[in-house]
Amino acid sequence: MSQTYPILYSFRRCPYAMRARLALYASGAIVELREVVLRDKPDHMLETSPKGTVPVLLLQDGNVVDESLDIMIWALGRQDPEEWLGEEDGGLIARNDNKFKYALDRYKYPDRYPEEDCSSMFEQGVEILTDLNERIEKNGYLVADYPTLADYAIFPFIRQFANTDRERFEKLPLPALQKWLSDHLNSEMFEAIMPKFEQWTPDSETLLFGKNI
Ligand SMILES: N[C@@H](CCC(=O)N[C@@H](CS)C(=O)NCC(=O)O)C(=O)O
Repeated sequence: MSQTYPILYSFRRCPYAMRARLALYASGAIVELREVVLRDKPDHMLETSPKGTVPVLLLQDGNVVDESLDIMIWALGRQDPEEWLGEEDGGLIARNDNKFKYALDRYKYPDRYPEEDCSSMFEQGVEILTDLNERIEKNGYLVADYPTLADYAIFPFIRQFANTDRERFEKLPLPALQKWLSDHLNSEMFEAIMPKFEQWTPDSETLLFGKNI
């Protein structure tokens, strides 16, 4: 059977899947969205990408893109109307995906790391947030005076950090970052990529996702 649209295996609340949906949406691509429950991954997703993480994008030619950043770049490489690729991220995304994610996981779920001392993970995260705050104060956004790949690739992780303890986050002396986050969360685009999706099963009807549907 020929595949009309790329298939995106996604999980609504996953920050990696969010960044992929953001870029797909901004690019104007249309994909078939399949919402995954992580403890009940579809066989077809695991056949497509045995590493078992979301997001996974299966293209019509059979190629598989199963890293969120690669999905962003694939989408924006086809069409990038808002010029997200207009500025280099200067290593901010790699730092987010490594050092910040490390601190975030341990701050949010210390019980998952019983052998480790997670007591300073909030502070380690805040050190990076402080740097981001300075960049936003200076540029308007993380690397430019308009939002680029770095902003969209990173804010879903800052959202998770903030949501771990909202009050504690709001008390931080980082007003530029707090406004940047709340602007993203209140944006039309964020709303458009966050509707409640039902779990996909092989019997589900096709659900198309994209700006132009
Ligand atoms: N490096 C991957 C990481 C993706 C990832 O870790 N996604 C999480 C969900 S947020 C996942 O699928 N975890 C597998 C699981 O929990 O079973 C990417 O950028 O796409």
